[in-house]
Amino acid sequence: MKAVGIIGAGGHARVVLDTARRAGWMVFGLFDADPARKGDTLDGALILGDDEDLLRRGPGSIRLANGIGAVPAIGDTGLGLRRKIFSTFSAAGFEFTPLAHPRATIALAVDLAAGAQVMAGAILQPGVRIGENAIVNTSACIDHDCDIGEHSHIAPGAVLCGGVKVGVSTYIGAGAVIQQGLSIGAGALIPAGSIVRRNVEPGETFLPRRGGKA
Ligand code: JB3
Repeated sequence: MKAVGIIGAGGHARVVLDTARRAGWMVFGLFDADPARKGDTLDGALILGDDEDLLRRGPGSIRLANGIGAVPAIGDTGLGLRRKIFSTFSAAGFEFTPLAHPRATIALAVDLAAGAQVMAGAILQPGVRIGENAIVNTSACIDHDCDIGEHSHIAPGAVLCGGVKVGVSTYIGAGAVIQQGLSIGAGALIPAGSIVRRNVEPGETFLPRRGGKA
């Protein structure tokens, strides 16, 4: 049976845990930085230790899933820790599995890179690429030919119309709508509920222009 270890034991890890189980993975255990949680369980899965404990075990036969998500603030996507975890463990020889909930709708011509995560209810249409370690969260819609950069987070219910390019480490907030053909630069932050009708610069926090027009 396929075995996966999950890094983190917070809110995102809980969703990753359920997604992994429903996708047929045996969850080997979780690894969290909080020493007080060692030996606890999360939805029946054991917290085995912290990152040092995992590094000491070595890659062996288990794959990993990144259970660290992101809490954004103005000017900060919050994705730095998620990216660092992916880089640290990849450099140590661990492999991150792509993970997709069986109730996600994923077209045949879709490319999920290592560690890409697609949650329940998400829809990915043909020609979509999801980069390494990126999250397509619950019920997000990624339409044809969109490209989602490495380490990015597409939050629940966001809608990306056709051909949208999203740079690396970019945060698209819950329920945001991105019109077709636009580019969202690396490290940009699109707040929840935004309606985006223009390209967004790298590192920019998107705010509608005066008069309410984006
Ligand atoms: O937006 C949605 C649907 N979900 C959010 C997700 C994308 O991001 C969710 O609501 C949260 O806002 C956030 O989830 P996350 O990253 O799981 O956050 P939190 O629930 O605060 O849990 C973080 C966990 O990571 C805590 O248990 C920390 O102890 C642990 N942690 C922090 N640093 C770490 C490290 N664990 C490990 N292994 N290594 C670390 O360096």
